[in-house]
Amino acid sequence: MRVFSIFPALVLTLSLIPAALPLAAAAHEHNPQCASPAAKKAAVYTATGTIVMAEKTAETVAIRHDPVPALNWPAMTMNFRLEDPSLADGLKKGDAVRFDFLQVGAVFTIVDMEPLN
Ligand SMILES: [Cu+2]
Repeated sequence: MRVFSIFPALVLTLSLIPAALPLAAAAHEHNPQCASPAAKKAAVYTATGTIVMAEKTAETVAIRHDPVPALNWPAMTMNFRLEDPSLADGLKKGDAVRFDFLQVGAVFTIVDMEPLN
């Protein structure tokens, strides 16, 4: 009996999904800055660069990074948030690194970082 009572609601829900998808895609295409929170969380980029400043207690690290084509970024020096301050453990000014960072709005957070040899 339960199955029969929720069935119409399920059918209605499923039938609405295909209609909603093109709208979401169009909105994203029109203005990437207005992407849904889920889409922003999914944006993870990998880059290489050189540590400019890393302090043990800091939650940010300054990196002179190489170009990031996925973001249309030229090489530049900028600050990144550290998801975990321990990501900078053992790293010092002048070290070459490869790092993964995600973008949420205008905040760029490093989620993984390793020295480059
Ligand atoms: Cu930059």
